[in-house]
Amino acid sequence: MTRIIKLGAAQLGPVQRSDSRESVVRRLLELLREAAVMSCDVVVFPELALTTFFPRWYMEDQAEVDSFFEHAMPGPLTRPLFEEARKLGIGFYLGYAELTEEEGRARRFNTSILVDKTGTIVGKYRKIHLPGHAEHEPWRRFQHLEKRYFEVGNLNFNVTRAYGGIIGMAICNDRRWPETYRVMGLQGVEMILLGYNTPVHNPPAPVHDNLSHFHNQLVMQAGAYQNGTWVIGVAKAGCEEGCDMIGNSSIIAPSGEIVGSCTTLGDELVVARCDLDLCNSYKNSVFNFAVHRQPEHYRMIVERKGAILPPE
Ligand code: CDT
Repeated sequence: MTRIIKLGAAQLGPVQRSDSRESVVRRLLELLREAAVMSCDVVVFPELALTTFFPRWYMEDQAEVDSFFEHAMPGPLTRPLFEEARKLGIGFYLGYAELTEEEGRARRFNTSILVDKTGTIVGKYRKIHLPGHAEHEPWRRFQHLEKRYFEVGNLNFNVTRAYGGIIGMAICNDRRWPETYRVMGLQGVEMILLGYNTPVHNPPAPVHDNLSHFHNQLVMQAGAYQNGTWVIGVAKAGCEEGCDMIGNSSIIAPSGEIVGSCTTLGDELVVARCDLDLCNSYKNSVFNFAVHRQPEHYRMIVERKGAILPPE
């Protein structure tokens, strides 16, 4: 069985609030077809790829909020993606806002799915690290209300056997947390797919603004190297409703090296031939967890929400 995944990182330019789902799906289909022409096995689309990044607005009307959510996947407007994937024999990762009925109530998650070459969903992940805030903060130039509109994901950081390898998923802010990579690294992950929407401006810490690209690369490159895994980060980029978002979608090898990256802030496909066996030399040497990790020493601390404290 081949251990090469031909991977397409399909960055999206901005999606404005007035853009219809149909028009966005047309853009996704165009990128999917371009990737098929280049013989890709799988294409990675961004976080919340089907709409504008709606947590930038404070909304009180639940019906208005729910208009940004998918009630079924595939639904009537997204089914063409699945049909085209099956026809072309190409898989995809897609981020979207998920509205579902669970435990007898409506639940909302920031979700991604992994679809195989037959158009079948083979993996689902719900974002765990939700950034931002839950209440209106009028002092901000724009809001970041993920904590208002989504629940913390309840599917953990699991991995899926797909495309001849061990595949994991994460979403945007998850990429800044070492736990994201390590929990999947401990399960032998070989490729982590993640989409993001990252404003250049961070209202609570504007001094970080000129480091937004650096921090994006820093966390993904470190996560890849320290866990001997491929990491694919794909942006929704450009000026969306007056909010500038970074691009820099990247394909990162287990060495931590960037082997492909987007150069625009628009719809753009970058392709790389990803050899999963490149993970082995890292997993078998410097990051051989079974040999070199010291988990018994990591237990010397007590973890509480918001702080790591020494034992009492
Ligand atoms: N979508 C998302 O999670 N965005 C956040 C913005 C935080 S600002 C540092 C991110 O981590 O990119």
